[in-house]
Amino acid sequence: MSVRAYGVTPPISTANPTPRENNLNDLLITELKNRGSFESEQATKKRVEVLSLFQKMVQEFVYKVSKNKNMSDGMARDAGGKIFTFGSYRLGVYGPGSDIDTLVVVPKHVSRDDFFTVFEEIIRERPELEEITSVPDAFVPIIKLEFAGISIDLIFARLNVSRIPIDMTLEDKNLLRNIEEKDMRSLNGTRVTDEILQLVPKPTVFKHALRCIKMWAQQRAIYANVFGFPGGVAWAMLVARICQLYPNAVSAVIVEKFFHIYTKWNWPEPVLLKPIEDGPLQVRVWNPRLYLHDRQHRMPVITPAYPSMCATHNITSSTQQIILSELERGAEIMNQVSVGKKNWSDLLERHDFFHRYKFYLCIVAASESTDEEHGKWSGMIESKLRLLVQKLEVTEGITLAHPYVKDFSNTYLLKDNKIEDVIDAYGNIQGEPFLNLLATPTEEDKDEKHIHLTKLFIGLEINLTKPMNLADGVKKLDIQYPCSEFYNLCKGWQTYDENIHQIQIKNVKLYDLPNDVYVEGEKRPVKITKKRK
Ligand code: 3AT
Ligand code: MN
Ligand code: MN
Repeated sequence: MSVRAYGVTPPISTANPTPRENNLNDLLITELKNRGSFESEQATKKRVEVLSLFQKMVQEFVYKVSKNKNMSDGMARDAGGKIFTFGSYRLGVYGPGSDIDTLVVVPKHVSRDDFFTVFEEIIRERPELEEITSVPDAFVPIIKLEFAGISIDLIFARLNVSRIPIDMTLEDKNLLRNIEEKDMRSLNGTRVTDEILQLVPKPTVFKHALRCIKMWAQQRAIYANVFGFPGGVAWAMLVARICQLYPNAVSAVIVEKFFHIYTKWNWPEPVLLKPIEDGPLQVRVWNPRLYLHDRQHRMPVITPAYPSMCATHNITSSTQQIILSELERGAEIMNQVSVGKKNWSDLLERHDFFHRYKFYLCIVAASESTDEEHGKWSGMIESKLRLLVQKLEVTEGITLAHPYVKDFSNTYLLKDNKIEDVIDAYGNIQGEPFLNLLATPTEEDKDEKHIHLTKLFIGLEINLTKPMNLADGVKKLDIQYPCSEFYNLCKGWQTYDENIHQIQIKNVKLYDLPNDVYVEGEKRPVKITKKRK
């Protein structure tokens, strides 16, 4: 039995698993395996090897920079340098397609500039390198790699110390003193994941339960921080809190309790893994008593590492409703699972987003420019979509605005067609015959005019039975105002150029949805024509 107390309250139960629960747990692991959640031992071994190679490369990098600064050989060696991981790899919930999120920590005499020059050069010399993209001016500056068949995200932090020994840890909050904002942001990912793992009684139980919750959230389309749902870190903390409350339970029980506890949770009461800490810096720590902003968080889930933040600040009234109803569904299915009437695959059934609403909005982002340029435009629109959701939520007649968590993209050759015609045709089934006639570009068409298109969807639940504006006597939904506000917001983007960037919002009825929103084997909804009696 675990003795240490975890979390902000005593556990609810310290019971050990029953044979029935152990059996249910075996079935859960089998289900996860069958769905490809785990990668092979061999592939994991490869990741470990690649990471140890990067550890060596980082030491070489720090040594090189140190020598350039006229340090003695001994001092240059002692300057050290260390890699840490975060994200799904660090949490132990990575699958075959996962990247390795890696943080490179260096002493103060090595600069971010050195990272993007000296270190990048060291990487470029490796024969295992397949692809490299540097984004030095991002919010979190990053080098993205394809290396020996593995995707790697490399971020960088420089600490205000002269040596980074190999046994260094990042838990001491004094390490955050006198460092740049960007370094602090980079350190945050590792500091949070490291703490989460220390705050759960049984890491393996936590990891398997989290794999299940992640898969469930992905299948139900409620895993996406940008669109107003919890992201990976938030789901991890939600599971970790349940592990604290049932320190001796197996993963299957953690999942069951997860649904039962969060359906009854007294939101906006925060989910905390430990008491919120004060610290030495002039930075904001989540505090709803002090900050109006923090008081507006609907389902706060708070990161444990100083400075504590809310990982779920993007949740809106609509996405909260959706999350809660998915939790209800989960709780009901788990009741059936525990009496043997349903099984894990029922819990993990795919969502029915493109079947459930009568009306959808399709937001089309289009650019007549490069792939990269379009990525910036459509990415900006994606990052603002939840603001449109919030505007729709408060529109009379709309009871729910449900954003879908994935975008759909196409590229066509424009030829003699007008860009407006292509945009008009994009996003509903009526436009498909026209779009099918357009050619998709190949290598040879590089210099021809391309149009890149990305579409996003919001499902609308409408209630027009409420007395609406009686003056005009017509019950009609008016979304002009939220849409034009959203257009203005997007067109206010700093690099917006009306000759390149286009945005359009259109109404699409259920039976008019385009074919590519349905996955293989998924049948389009069929209109049932009512017969008169
Ligand atoms: P995968 O198994 O890799 O799909 P993951 O949870 O590791 O799942 P990511 O690699 O996308 O997901 O992200 C890992 C962490 O990196 C999560 C978040 O703290 C940080 N992160 C991801 N995308 C961004 C971003 N655009 N800006 C800032 N931080 C990000
Ligand atoms: Mn990752
Ligand atoms: Mn990543």
